[in-house]
Amino acid sequence: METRVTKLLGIKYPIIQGGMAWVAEHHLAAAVSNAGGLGILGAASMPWELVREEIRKCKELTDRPFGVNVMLLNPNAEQVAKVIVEEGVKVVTTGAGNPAKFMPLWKEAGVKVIPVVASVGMAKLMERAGADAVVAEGMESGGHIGSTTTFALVPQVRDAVQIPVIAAGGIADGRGLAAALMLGADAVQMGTIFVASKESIVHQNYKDRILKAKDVDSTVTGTTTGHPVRCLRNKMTREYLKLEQEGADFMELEKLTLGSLRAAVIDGDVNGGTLMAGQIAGLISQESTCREIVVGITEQAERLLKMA
Ligand code: TUI
Repeated sequence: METRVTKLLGIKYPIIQGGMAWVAEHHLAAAVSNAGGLGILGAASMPWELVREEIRKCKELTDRPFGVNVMLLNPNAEQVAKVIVEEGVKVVTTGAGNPAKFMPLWKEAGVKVIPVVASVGMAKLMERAGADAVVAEGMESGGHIGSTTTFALVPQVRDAVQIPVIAAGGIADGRGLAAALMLGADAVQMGTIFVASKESIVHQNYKDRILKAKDVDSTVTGTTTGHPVRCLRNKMTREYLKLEQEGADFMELEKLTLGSLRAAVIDGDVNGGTLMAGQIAGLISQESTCREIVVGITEQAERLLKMA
């Protein structure tokens, strides 16, 4: 399936993997790239030395293109931005902020820049700043989110910019990919399904929560702090939401989530940890390989689009 995004990135299938903190390490990124999609290393809050190591390890596992996601709340973002150029990475996605100040550095080095945006305004701003494409991410997504749904956001972003659009949020099968293409997207980004993939290093307890999740099992913490985060309901979210209702301040809430994503991913703490996942978790009931995911979803979408 050839689209503006497969051509831009030199990939076979119109699927890119989310740059998920703690989850998107070199085994996962290389598996997605080797399957013909675009794997992404999630630099999140990694020290820049570790980002360099992850890039080198990923290159050992794949000859295909892969990207790095820069989380803009990371105090090390500037050093990470430079490491990406030094290591010759070809694609960057960004999240949780405005990457305009790094754009000249990356563009000069020939890096393709794909900011993740949650609004039409931000998409237009990124196009003007020189972005090569945008990921339009709906509030169905896991992790840090905006407030518009994928179904409403994608066609509005498509009409507002000339650059290719990648849809994210609520997509985990060929129906979702076909629908996203109909809404005007040129590819999709998926996260939750890759968290639960065979190659994902995430603790089995966390994967099992995704595989057993129902449609209503996610919630959003942090709406009162300006950092809304979608994750699966557990003891931590119950306590967090109760504190928010009682008007707790930012520092008090932060105490609950400090180190909690690591606890979920590495230690499998499904009670106190933050189990970031999208609303589509309810659709995901088995662990598949990245190849089965990337090829299977594209083939299903192609069948559906031929029938239309
Ligand atoms: O970034 C994400 N998803 C994430 S980042 C993350 S790490 C984290 N953990 C705990 C708390 C906060 C972050 C987990 N999930 N998705 C892309 C995304 N970007 N969603 C929303 C945005 C966004 C928000 C505001 C993009 C731009 C923006 O603009 C702010 C500005 O500067 O105008």
